[in-house]
Amino acid sequence: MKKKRVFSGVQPTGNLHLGNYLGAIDNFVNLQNKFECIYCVVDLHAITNHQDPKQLKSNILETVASFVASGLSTEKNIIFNQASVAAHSELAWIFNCVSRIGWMNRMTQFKEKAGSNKENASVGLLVYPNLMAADILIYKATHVPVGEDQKQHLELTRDIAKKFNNDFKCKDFFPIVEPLISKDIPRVMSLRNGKKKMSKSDDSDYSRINLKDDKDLINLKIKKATTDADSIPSEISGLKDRAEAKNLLSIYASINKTNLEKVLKDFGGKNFSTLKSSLSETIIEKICPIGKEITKLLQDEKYLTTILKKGTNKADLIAKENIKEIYNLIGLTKFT
Ligand code: AQP
Repeated sequence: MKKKRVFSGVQPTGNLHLGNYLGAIDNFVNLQNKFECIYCVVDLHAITNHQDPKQLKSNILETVASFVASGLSTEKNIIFNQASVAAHSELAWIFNCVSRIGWMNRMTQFKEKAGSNKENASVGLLVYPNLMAADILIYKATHVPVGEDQKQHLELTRDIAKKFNNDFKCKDFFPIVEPLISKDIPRVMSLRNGKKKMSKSDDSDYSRINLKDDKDLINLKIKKATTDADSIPSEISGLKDRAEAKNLLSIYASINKTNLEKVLKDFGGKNFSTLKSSLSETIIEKICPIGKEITKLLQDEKYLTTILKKGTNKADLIAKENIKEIYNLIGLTKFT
């Protein structure tokens, strides 16, 4: 039986935060023992919004350092950056020609990210899902861990694979990728606004816990986190319309690998200052060692670039073989 292959990526758009960790990287670490995993720093996705070139370069290394510091093995997994493997861009162009404009227009993430100024958004932001489909299918990955926000893009990847297999009469050439959805993976919300997700690009640093934040800063950010005037309920129904309260309790549950019901049983009737001090303690215990390791790894740029080179070689080998077959199927020839 063919080994199941996982692909996932993280954009080097800034310092990784608790949302990236609990929502993605912690799960990547679990998956590395069950699947063949390819973890990519998706720098080409990052430039769909303008990035400062110097900052982008250092963010790429910092993302790799964050992967390794969080426990991703450089032996078990292929870790590399997207721009190093040209076949991602080549297949993305092909998918721009397979995918339909109507499909793109339905993508809700574009609408959210472009906001009211749609006409001024980059074309790259619009066709971002085609590049994401190329990232996955260039390796014929069979499984992708996704959060709620990426489900629609994965559905599109399945549609593109089906259309390609059908248009070029190559049944089963691209696998119909399966989402790996875990109900225990939270969507971590901003510490300032429980209706907005925790995000690297949020203007307020107080909206997120960065993996490199130190003990004092974590304490301060949690202390300042928005809550409400009521005490903590004992039942989930008591969290209706209390997004900020629910967020802090969900983070606590996730980081302690338990569930919201259990946390509400323990904290029901108590005030938020009690929850906040326990929450700070657990975050510090989990995140600070990772942050220290990131800082240490960042001092050894050579080591980080060696990881990327090694990963690139492995990824490029698979991608080159597949792009050759794809060109053949389409009738394209590289006269080299
Ligand atoms: N708040 C979050 N809660 C749970 N999961 C999250 N992820 C991101 N934010 C949260 C997951 O982390 C992985 C990598 O995300 P990404 O960096 O590629 O893109 P993003 O989702 O756009 O992350 P940010 O932090 O919000 O970046 P910016 O501000 O640049 O857009 C993904 O699996 C994502 O689901």
